[in-house]
Amino acid sequence: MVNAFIGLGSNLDNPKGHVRQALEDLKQLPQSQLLLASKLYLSKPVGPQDQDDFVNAVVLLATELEPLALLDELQSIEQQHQRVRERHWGPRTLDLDLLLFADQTIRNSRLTVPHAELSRRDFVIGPLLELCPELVLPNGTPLQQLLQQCPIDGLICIEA
Ligand code: A4P
Ligand code: MG
Repeated sequence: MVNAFIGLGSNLDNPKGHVRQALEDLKQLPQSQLLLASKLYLSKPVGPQDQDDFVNAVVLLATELEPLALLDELQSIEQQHQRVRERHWGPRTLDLDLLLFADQTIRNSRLTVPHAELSRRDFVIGPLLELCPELVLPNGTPLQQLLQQCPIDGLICIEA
């Protein structure tokens, strides 16, 4: 079993409902156990601004799945939520990003881990800090240190 952090995001069609349902879906993942789930946060869209605010959260899983098998499972949950890929960084019913996988650095055609935007997104850093304040990234950077370059700005905790 290794630890993996997953980021959840939604800004379409009852976003809170999609995130809550996704938390239930993640509990059902094979060879995996959901260990921790953050609160739900409301965040301003990063990317195109002509879209609604996002609901974001992060979970910690213990899993025996390989990274690409886990990505397959996450994408299959996105599909169950009628995810349609239209615009890059555009509105979506559900986005599941593999943020961190153990202390691995992965770069292939389907997967970049740690997630490429992790250190620039307060809606990822905030919930990660809530779950694991002492977390250190694979490159040795303490998560806390990211706050210097990416302060938490306008992230609203909406639900426990
Ligand atoms: N992929 C590569 N690495 C990963 C990874 N670590 N986790 C590949 C998940 N997928 C990864 O993703 C495109 C491809 O990325 C996948 O097929 C996978 O093989 P996608 O979700 O289909 O496309 P996308 O979402 O349009 O692009 P991208 O780059 O994944 O966007 P993000 O980074 O997911 O950002 N603003 C707020 N406030 N909150 C948000 O949650 N989310 C986004 C989307 C933009 N703005 C946001 C939020
Ligand atoms: Mg994505």
